[in-house]
Amino acid sequence: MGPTAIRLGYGRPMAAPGRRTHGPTRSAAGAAALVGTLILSSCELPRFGAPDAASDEGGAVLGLWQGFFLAAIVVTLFVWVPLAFVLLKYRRQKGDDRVPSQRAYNIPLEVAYTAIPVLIVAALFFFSVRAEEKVTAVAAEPVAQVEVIGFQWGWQFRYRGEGFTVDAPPGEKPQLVLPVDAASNLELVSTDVNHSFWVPDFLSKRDLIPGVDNEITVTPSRLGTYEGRCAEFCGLDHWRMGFTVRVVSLDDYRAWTAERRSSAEASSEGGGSGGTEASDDPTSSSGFSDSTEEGGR
Ligand SMILES: [Cu+2]
Repeated sequence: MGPTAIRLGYGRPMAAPGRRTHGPTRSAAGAAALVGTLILSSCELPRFGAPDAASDEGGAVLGLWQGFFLAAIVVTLFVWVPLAFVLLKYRRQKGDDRVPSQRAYNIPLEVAYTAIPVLIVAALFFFSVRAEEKVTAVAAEPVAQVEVIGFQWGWQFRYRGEGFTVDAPPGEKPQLVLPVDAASNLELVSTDVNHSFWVPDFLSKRDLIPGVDNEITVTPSRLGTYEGRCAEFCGLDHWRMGFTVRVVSLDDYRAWTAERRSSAEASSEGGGSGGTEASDDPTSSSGFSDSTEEGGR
């Protein structure tokens, strides 16, 4: 038996003619060390192409993505490194006409390569459920409770308990203002067809379905202004359904709601000349003509 022969439980060790190599364990260890160095050198896990999450819920999704990606890298190395080793080392050599071992069946090996993938899938399932619970949990005492109304083709944000509504003239994007590091509940309501509330930086989205009470909690983790859009093709002017989310400090949020509230009160006292601020029918302020509606079906 050659010094580099590996024994996989077959009748005789695989022939090891030709050059000596370092063996699969060392190659795998080297590859693992390389990945480890890459990970540690950046001090935090790479995001593998995902955007940096701007919300706690998005952080859970990002963590799941990173875990899946790392698991995929480990599995890939575990498969490809030994495979490449065997392909190279045990390829047919010149002048070697021996028939390799023809023995089949190795119960311990077969049990192992059935059990290990099952364990991997179970672990991934566990972490998926944990992340899903985090993303779908609705806060009991949110700082902001906003009814997000999607319609063909725009958005309206009604701040519950504050007495004002935010929307925008046709062609402009309404802005949802949320406090940072605080839970905000968004009730997702559609007045016509299916839409989808999506802020890419929050790494999550949820559909607005007529007759379905969808509610999500968003806990923004970074100050800034983020783009949002409808992620469900909802008609001809679907592309118009943009909005922005401005994440501000809790103090700024309270100041903003106070200002909005007082200007809404002033406009309602002045005979409702405040325009779109608190209209009941979101489509009445959309200004889109009826003729475009037919094309949207
Ligand atoms: Cu839409």
